[in-house]
Amino acid sequence: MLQLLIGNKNYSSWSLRSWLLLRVLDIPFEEIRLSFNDPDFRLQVLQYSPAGKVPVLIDHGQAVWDTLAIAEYLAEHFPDAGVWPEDPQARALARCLCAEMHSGFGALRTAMPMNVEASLPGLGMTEAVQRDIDRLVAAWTDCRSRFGDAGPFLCGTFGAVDAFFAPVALRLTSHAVALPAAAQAYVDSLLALPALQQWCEEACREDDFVAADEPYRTPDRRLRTAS
Ligand SMILES: N[C@@H](CCC(=O)N[C@@H](CS)C(=O)NCC(=O)O)C(=O)O
Repeated sequence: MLQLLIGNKNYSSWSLRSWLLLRVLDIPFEEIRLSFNDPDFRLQVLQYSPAGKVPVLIDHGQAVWDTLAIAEYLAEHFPDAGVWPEDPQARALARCLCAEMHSGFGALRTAMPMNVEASLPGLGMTEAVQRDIDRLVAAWTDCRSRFGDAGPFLCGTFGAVDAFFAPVALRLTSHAVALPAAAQAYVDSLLALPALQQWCEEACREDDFVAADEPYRTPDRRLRTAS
């Protein structure tokens, strides 16, 4: 059976992408969850992947690391699972958006890190973050209007491109970012996925505060800026 090495569900947005893709596409796997707080975290990951980061997919001893490579590996090994859309134009756009998410949206990712259990309205909003959000809204609206007829996701049915944006949906929600109706509807479709709800429930149960991931909060969860 496939195995997937992941980090803390509360914080690990990259882990969520591969985990959600596997779960929603119904590809069986065993989850191996590590903690960023474990002093041996890096050593443990290095036993599987020379890159030392999660997620790592392990298929009979073969390690596949990095979310884009994992998506492509799954597409190759499970060609009927729906990792990419069947329509070539939709497929090209889905790949572009995954790549754009993978290498971009730096302001949003830095200022609004994923933190499932937190409620952080207003925290992190800057002009650069708003530009990233505007780009997200434009990309989602374009994709939904061109290819979204068959369902509530970017290219209709759920695929890798939606898994890549799922952590963004959680960031926008925990930071209470106001979105145009169409973008909010897409976020709501992601949040309604039972698999994403399961991830969030498990994230909330972790209770494993990682200081490096929460420079704005104290270990008792209070905002550092709060009086
Ligand atoms: N480009 C990588 C990013 C992976 C990544 O940065 N993972 C983080 C967790 S979300 C990690 O392992 N951080 C631990 C570290 O850097 O030591 C991917 O797409 O998988």
